[in-house]
Amino acid sequence: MKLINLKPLVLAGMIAATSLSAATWKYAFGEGTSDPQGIYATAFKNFIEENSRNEIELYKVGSLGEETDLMEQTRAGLIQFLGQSTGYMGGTIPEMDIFTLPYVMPTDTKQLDYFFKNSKVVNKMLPKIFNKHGLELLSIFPEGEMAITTFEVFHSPADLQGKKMRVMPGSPILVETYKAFGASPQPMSWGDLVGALKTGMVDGQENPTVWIEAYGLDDLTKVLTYTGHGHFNASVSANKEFYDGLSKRDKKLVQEAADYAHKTILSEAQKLDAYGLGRIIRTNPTYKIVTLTKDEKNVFKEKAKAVQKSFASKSASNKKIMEQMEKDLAAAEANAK
Ligand code: 6CS
Repeated sequence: MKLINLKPLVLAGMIAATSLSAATWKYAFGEGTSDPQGIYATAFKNFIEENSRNEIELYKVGSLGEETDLMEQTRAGLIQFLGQSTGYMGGTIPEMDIFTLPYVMPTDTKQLDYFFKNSKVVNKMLPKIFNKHGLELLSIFPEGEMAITTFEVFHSPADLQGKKMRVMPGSPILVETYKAFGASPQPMSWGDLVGALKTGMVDGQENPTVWIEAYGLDDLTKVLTYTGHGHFNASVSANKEFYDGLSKRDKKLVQEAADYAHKTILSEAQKLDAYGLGRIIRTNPTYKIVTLTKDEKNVFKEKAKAVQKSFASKSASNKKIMEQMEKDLAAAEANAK
């Protein structure tokens, strides 16, 4: 009886099985699907699913708990990808508070684009620091200039004296900043802020206009003030063990998806922020929009110096990040066209 050589069939079956092998990955983020972090996550999902048989399940803020819970869930491997506001990360990864430091990040969008594309802090130093925390950093991107909304006009730290100002709950630097600005900082998760504004538990908060408009914070306060003190940024990372365990092909796919989503959000975010301000002006004509004068900003800038020194003094790593940040920002200022 002639034996049939089954080896080629078995081999073909194995190749077919591996090429059909599809994984489902969980991606949780700290905003809604139409917000910047959701736009990034959707672009990332589309790229992965159009270029492989892998699937991404998206979980917007609130579906797997508060934004404060997401980092632990990712580090535990319950979630494979994490989109998180940098203001929630400084308590766990102290170096991430570089992005909440007052009067450090540029507000000019061209400088921001150049900075995020070329910065050694973002592209060389932070990935190594994320690895130490069990995470693989994929992107950091800007969502818009920080604006402060209050019930009364303010022009100086004296005007903010004793005002209870909500800050994101994961950043020691935000607490130090608002103390330096004369206020009484109230670390609070996003989920508690609307109620706190309605009941007068807080006297104000800071967020980019895209968020202020999207969630009606202009209907809950009276004045929006541009102080030029900062920018709202978000990060995207993966569980490191999961990422390291990926095939070479899937690692390349994840990096390409992150690059694609990063480009998508860089062009979208600035438009969304400008659109947010436009809608506030159109739909809420009595709402006061104030931009501090150069002299008024200089008073806050002077107060910010102590916070910048405090950040650099917290560790040798923070000091190195601060020194490199100054070089990266100088390069952005010199090269941004
Ligand atoms: O203020 C906050 O907590 C929220 N703000 C933005 C712009 N994104 C998510 C974050 O939870």
